[in-house]
Amino acid sequence: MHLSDLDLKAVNTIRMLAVDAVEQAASGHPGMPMGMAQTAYVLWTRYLRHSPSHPDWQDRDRFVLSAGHGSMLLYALLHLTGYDLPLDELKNFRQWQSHTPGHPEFRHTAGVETTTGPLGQGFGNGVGMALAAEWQAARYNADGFPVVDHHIYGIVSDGDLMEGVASEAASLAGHLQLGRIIYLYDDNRITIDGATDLSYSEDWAGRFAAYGWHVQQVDGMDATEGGKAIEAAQGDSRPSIIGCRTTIGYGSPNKGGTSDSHGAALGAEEVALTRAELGWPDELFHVPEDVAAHMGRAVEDGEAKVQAYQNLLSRYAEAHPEKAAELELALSGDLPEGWQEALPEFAPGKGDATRNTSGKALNAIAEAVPWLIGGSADLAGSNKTDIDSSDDFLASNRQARNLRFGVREHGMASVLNGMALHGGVIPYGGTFLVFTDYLRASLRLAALMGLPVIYVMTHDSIGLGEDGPTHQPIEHLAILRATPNLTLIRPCDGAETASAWRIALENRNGPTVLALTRQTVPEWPHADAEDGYLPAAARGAYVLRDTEGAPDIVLIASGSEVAIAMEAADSLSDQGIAARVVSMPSWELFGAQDAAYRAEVLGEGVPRLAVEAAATLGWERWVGNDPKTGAVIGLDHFGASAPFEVLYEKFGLSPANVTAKALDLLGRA
Ligand SMILES: Cc1ncc(C[n+]2csc(CCOP(=O)(O)OP(=O)(O)O)c2C)c(N)n1
Ligand SMILES: [Mg+2]
Repeated sequence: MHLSDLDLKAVNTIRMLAVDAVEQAASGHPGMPMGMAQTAYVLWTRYLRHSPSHPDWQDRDRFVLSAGHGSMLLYALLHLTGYDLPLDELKNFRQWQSHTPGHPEFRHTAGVETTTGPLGQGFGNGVGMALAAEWQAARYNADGFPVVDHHIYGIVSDGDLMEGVASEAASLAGHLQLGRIIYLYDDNRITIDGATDLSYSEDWAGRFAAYGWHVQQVDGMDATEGGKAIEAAQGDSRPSIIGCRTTIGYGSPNKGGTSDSHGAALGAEEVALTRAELGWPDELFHVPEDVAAHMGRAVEDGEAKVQAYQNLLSRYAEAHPEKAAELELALSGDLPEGWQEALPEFAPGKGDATRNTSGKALNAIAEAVPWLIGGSADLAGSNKTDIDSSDDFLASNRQARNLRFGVREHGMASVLNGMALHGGVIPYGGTFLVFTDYLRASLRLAALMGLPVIYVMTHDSIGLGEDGPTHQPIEHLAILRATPNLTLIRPCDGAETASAWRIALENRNGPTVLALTRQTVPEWPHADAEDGYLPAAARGAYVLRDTEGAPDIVLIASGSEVAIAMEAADSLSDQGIAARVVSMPSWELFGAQDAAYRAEVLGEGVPRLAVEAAATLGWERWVGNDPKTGAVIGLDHFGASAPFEVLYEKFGLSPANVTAKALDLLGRA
């Protein structure tokens, strides 16, 4: 491959669009686009299989800009190859309601495959995309019908490679031999604080080789080398990383090669010098006509590719109608007709741990929804995340649905996001609730992007007992509840757990976290159960135990503490006090109900007492701020190591203490 003068002009167009946009916004990151423009240009014009007029084409190659600060590189490429991103949008870089936000945002700009910016996340997303593609290919491809045939390309930076989440995801990708991954590493040896020798000196190539990756190193300023390396990567069955030795801020005489070009406008004087250096006319946002025509060819080329693919798909639908129909349904985000009938029902009585009823619900749903796939971060036996009828997904078994994430919570969560972004699978992942902390950065992005990822988080309180305070979540429910667009459900029994799974599968616009017990909880009778589903639970809170007349007090609880509230209500009733019990599995779902329903459930003009084995922060939303009419029994301190019955007793999470507090509120102590 040889780069013509026109190619080089196109590369400089990309560079200068980045320089001008950042200059105009007086904020942004010119250095990375200037350094990576060559290799990115070659990838986008010679190798990336995409269709700018069909940004959602299912068999397109994915492109992940993990180094999201270099967003102008992506915006320039999207604009020049004919995506729906006019030049005016580039002139509006980083401004209110533009389609060119500071960092790339999924669902916001056509052609942006994932939201990046927090370093390392995009790296993990690409691994999840490759995993989903591999699973899909194994399930749907047939002889002569390669209907899933795409690669996952990405640009990753020094910062990406330093982040732990990328190391976790890389280790998993190497183990699973996810060969569809081809990452270009912008090896510019510069980060914000200066040269990488300040803090980063390992043999990164040796590290990736040790992970089981295919590693190449090229001169990133010589695109012919990059092209050859991409071809070699395409032919290798291992995930590939291509180290591209580049100069950050290339073209800027005084700031190129230094961290000064990383994250600030170059300044008028330096921009003028850069123009001169690159032989660029003195015109802002200059796009030479021949460059526009040349790169714009991607639209026609892409149309032809999509057309050919549609032909393949029609022939596939004739030859393999069942597979074709399933693939189409899975990609649509809809669920199979009647899938809800699979939900298990649980008989009232002694009950079970909600992690166990969750495992049963998951297994039942898995039979009805073949593209529900997931696993745990090495706690499958504890989280009950295995699909019993399936094997483990391995390099040698791509059909299986049980994913072994290993002890890599953060990596798992970034991979789950990638799977959801890829589409065609419904991903779930599990670990202990306390380790939400380890994966929160990815979970937050799932919420920000509106991704339907399901979290199976067990051991949800001090109720896990002897493992002690390191394993006992306290503040986690509050943090999850504070996260926008995240649905947290903490079910009190099997029926609520099965309902929670249905809610999770039907929630297509954000993550759902199930907080589940290790310990047994009773199974309550539910008047309104419909085939294992509780419509009332889906409203977030409902009256589980009502009083004959008006209640004297309303006890509110979630999860395992519902049983405590129920027992306290019995003992209050023995003392002539009418206590209603409200089960509140989800604040978000309840908060979304109308005021009339909320008032009907919580009662008005009656004291409210909430019970939850977690931080009390935020409960005033439901019990009010007046200590005379509202109180919370919770845990505003860490737990301890002891049998769980002892902990509940010692920490005041007992029917006796709830009864006493209720009497206190009623002035009857
Ligand atoms: C998790 C995370 N931490 C910190 C930052 C802030 N930040 C943005 S870019 C960057 C490092 C830049 O170095 P590199 O990744 O090599 O990019 P380059 O400067 O070469 O473009 C940092 C620390 C971030 N975006 N994400
Ligand atoms: Mg760098």
